[in-house]
Amino acid sequence: MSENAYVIIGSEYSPFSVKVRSYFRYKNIPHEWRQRTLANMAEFQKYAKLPLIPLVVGPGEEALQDSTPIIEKMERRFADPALQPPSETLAFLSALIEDYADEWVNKPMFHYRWWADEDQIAVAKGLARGMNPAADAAKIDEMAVSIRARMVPRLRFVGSSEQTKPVIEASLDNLLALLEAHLANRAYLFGARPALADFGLFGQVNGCLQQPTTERMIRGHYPRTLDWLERMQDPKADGAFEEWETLAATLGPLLKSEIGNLYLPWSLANEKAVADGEETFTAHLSGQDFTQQISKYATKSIQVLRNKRAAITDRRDLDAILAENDCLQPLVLVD
Ligand SMILES: N[C@@H](CCC(=O)N[C@@H](CS)C(=O)NCC(=O)O)C(=O)O
Repeated sequence: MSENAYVIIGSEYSPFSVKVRSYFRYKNIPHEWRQRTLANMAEFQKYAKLPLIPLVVGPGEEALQDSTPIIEKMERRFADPALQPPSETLAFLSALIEDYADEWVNKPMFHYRWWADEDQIAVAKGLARGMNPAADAAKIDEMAVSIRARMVPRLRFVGSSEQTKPVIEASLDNLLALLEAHLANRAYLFGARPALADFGLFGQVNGCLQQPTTERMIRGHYPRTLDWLERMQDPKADGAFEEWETLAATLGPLLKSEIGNLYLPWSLANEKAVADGEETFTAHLSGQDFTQQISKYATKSIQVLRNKRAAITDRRDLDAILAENDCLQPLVLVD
C-alpha cells in the first residue's frame, strides 16, 4: 500500500486518529499519515472492517482498527521507548486514565462540537474541507450543510442532551482545571515522558481546540494545557517517569472527581443496563440524572480494566490509591 511500513488513514478532526498518529511519532515508527477523503474512500473501505478511523494498514496489508489495541500491538513490535511507567501501579493508572479519556472525555469533546451553531458551522466546514481538499468554496459549503445535518442528531449517541449538558460541561471545566494544576510541574501526566494516558487525553482535549467555544476556553485560561497539547503533537522523552508520591497531590483529584465519581459510576450503570437488555439507562452523577442510550463498547473496556487489575500480583499500592479515589469497587472482578 505504501513504501512506508505503516499507513494511518485518519482525520485531523478525529481524536482517536490524532492519538494514534502522536503515538507513532513518539515511537518513531515509520508511517505515512493519509487524510481520509472522498477520493480515497474506496481504498479505506477495502481495508476497514468497521466504518471507523483511524485505520492502520501495515506490512503485508495487515489492517488494524481501534486505537488502544493498535497501540498495544505496536508496543509489542516497537518496545523502545517503553510507553508505560515501569511500576505496575502507575501503568494501570495510566491505562485507566486512557480509558476514561476515550469513553468519557469524548462526551464533552463531541458535545461542544455539535451543540452551539457557531461550533456546528465551524467543525462541519473543517470536516468538509478535509474530506474534499480540492473542492471550491460553494461545494465545501454545500457539503458542510449535509455533514452538520447528519452529525447534530448523533449528539444522543454520546448522551448529550439538555438534561446531561450541565454534567458534561462541568466535567470538562473540572478536567481542564485539574490538568492545568498537574502540568504546572511536569511536561507530561506521569513525568518527563508521555505515557498511554497522555495519548488518550491528548486526542480528546486536542479535539476541543478545534471548535470555537472550547478553543476559547483553553486558549483563554489553560496555558500549560495548551503547551502540553502542542508538545503532544510530536512528543519526546525528556527524562524519567515520576513515582506516585510526587504525582498524587494533583493526579489524585482527577482520579477521584472525574473517574471515581463520574466515569466509573456511569460505566457501571451502562453495564447493568446492557446486562438487563435495556436500550437506555440513567446514571446518577453529581446529584443529577444522566440518561443516555447504552454503549456495548464501554462494557468491554471496563472489563478489560478489571482483567488488567486482576493480573497484577501485588496490588496493595494500587488498591490503596484506587480505594482512596473511589475507583476500587467498580474495578474488582466479579465472577
Ligand atoms: N474505539 C475506536 C473509536 C474510533 C472512532 O470512534 N472513530 C470516529 C472518529 S474519532 C469515527 O470513525 N467515526 C465515524 C466517521 O468518522 O466516519 C478507537 O479507539 O479507535
